[in-house]
Parts: sequence; structure tokens; C-alpha cells
Amino acid sequence: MRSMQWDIFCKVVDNFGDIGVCWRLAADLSARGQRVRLWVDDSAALAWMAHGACAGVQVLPWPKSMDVNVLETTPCDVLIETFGCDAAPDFIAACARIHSATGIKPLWINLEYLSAEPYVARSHGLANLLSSGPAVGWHKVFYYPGFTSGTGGLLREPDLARRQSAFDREAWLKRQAIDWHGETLVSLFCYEPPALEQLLTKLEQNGINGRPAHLLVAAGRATEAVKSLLALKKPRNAHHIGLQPNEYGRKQLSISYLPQLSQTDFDHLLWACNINFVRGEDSMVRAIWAGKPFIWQIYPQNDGAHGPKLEAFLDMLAAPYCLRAFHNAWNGLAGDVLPPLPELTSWQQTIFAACTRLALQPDLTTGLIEYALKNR
Ligand code: TRH
Repeated sequence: MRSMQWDIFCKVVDNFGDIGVCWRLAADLSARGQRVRLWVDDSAALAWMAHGACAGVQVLPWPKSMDVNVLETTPCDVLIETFGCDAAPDFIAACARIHSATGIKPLWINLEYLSAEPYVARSHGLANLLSSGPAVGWHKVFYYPGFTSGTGGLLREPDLARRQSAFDREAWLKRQAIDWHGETLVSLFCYEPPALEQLLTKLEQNGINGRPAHLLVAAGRATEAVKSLLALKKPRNAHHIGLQPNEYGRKQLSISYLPQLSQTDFDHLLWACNINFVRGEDSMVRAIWAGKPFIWQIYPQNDGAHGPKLEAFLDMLAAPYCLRAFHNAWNGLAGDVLPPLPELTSWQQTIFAACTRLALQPDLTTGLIEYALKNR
């Protein structure tokens, strides 16, 4: 396959989703023999997220005029702006200069956010004609990841299934120094869900279906949210959640706080757990590939756009009523009372069916490479 030069532009707005998706895409392109420069305004998270992975990607600071000289020796074949960010004007001006000297012009793609809403299939592949600036007359193509065949698909590395089937849960838990005694493992990666306290109380009282639960809490906002709730509970209760034995003298909930994991280890976490709580878009996709029961906290938007987006996602999953009700409460979109967790076997079947169906679609990186080979 022809190797092309890809230039990916990433602006970190907040949280880890922007850089997380950009890094995953960059690493996947590179693993398939493509050459990648990742231009990012804040690469701090890559220190832990990308740890030990993919020397083939060049990570570069957001470009200024002197930095784009590299284009003279290695011109850009495919320019990807991610999540509505505009590529640096100096970079575009350099592309335009090269174009007038050599006729070489990059394919210009705007990679959009993931959603299961119907507008995605309608908008995928539409192009805008640029009416001003050094690249006037060029086209910018809107490329939408998605869950159906009329969209760009989802990120899924070709070796994912092989790695997953070779995964050794106990060895991994040991390497993470997690003190596990066969409890039901639940991962928690969230913002500050209004029903978090209720979830902790439910787990403390009943574990999962009466079996002890061990909660593995992701670093950052999830850890802060859990710790501050436990600190609030302390004076009322005189005990920490998770330290209370139940009527049989057994502890129903224990908690481990995780360090920041590499993306590879974040996958391992999702594979190791029986139930995953995830947030944002990238970890939701990874939870689908993990094939385990999961709950999604959607990224909340001020205009309420996350409500219909969550509905569309639940429709795509063919989620039964109990899974919808739990999602709506977890996301603060319906009532104050957190319903019981869905029954595990049917929950597992719903996710497994979605995972199997979605794995049959071409993945995002394959689609992008094919599109670039055809349209460049
Ligand atoms: O961090 P997020 O909430 O990102 C969000 C959303 O993507 C949202 O749509 C976007 O608009 C906003 O950012 C700006 O959740 P997300 O998308 O799951 O990204 C988290 C990334 O962090 C994902 O790639 C997994 C990775 N990660 C690790 O690699 N190690 C870890 O320990 C943790 C907790 C996460």
C-alpha cells in the first residue's frame, strides 16, 4: 500500500478525548505503514497515555512559520483537522506555496465528533469549498466516525481481537498491584455524575447481585469525585464506604484508585473488569470492543445536545428499558433516583450483540486510508 504523509491537528479543549482519539488514530495509521506528524497545542497527556507505544509518530508543537519548513522536504498528503479545530494558518500557507510550485495539494479532511444521530450518515463525506485565504478554491471534506455503514466507522486496530484473546486478567491485576480476591470488578471513569453517591451506597450495601464488588477508579476527576463523596459521608457515618462489613460480616465494596494508565493499559482495565463505567467518546468505543456490560456518561453540553445524542446511542445499542433508565439517571437526564443496575446476563447479551455487529464494519483508519488513496 502506498505510504502517505499525514498531518493531524489537535487542540486540547479539556479532558482527554481530543488527544486520546488523535493519538489512537496517529498510532494506528503509523502501524499500517503511513507517515504521521501529530501537531498538538498541549501534548502533556501523551507522557502517560502514549507510554511505550509507537515510535513512528512524530509529535510536534502547534506550528509557527519556522516549523512548517519541514513541508518543503516532506509535503503533506493528507491534512486532518480534528473536532472542529482549524489547522495553523502558517501550515496552510506553506501547503499553498508548495501547491503553486509543484502542483501537490493535500487532501483536506475535517474529522468530526462521534455520534449515533441520523445527521451523521447524511453529513459524512460532504465538502466545503474554501472561499478565501491562501487555499481558496480547495475543498475541505467532513468525515464523520459512526456506527453505520454510511459513516466513517469506529477506530479499531487490526490486532485488537488477537491482543484481547491473549489477555491474562490475573497477571495484569497483579502487575497493577490490585488486591483482588475474586470480587466482581467494576471500573469507574466518569465526570461528577449526580447519582454517584447512590451508586456507591448501592455497591456498599449489596455489591453486585449480592456478591462483593471491587471498584477500580480512574485517575483524575473520577478519583476526586469518589474521594470527596467519601469524605462527606465520613462524619454522618463514622465509616468509609467500603469499610463496612455487611450482615454476614463481609465487606461488599472495596475501592482501588488507579494511576494514569497508558491507552494500552486502559484497554486492559476494561477487559479485566466485569462492568465498566466510561465517559466521553473514546472510552465508550473501547468499552464496546471490550464486549462487557458498560454504562456511558456522555460529555454534557450546555445547550442540552447530549440528551438526543444519548438517546440515539441507546437506540443504536438496541438497549432495553432498564439499560435506558439507568443511563438516563446516571446522566442526570431523568429523575433523582438511580434504578437498579440491569440484570447482568441480558446486559452482557445486548453489548455483545452490538460489539459483534459493529466489528463487521470497516474501521475508521481503514476507511480513511482508502478514501485518501482514492481522492488524493
Ligand atoms: O476524557 P474524556 O471525557 O474526553 C472528552 C470527550 O471525548 C468529549 O466528547 C470531548 O468533547 C471532550 O473530551 C473535550 O473521555 P474520552 O473521550 O473517553 O477520552 C479519554 C481518553 O483517555 C481515552 O483515550 C482513554 C484515555 N485514558 C487513558 O489512556 N488512561 C487512563 O488512565 C484514563 C482514565 C483514560
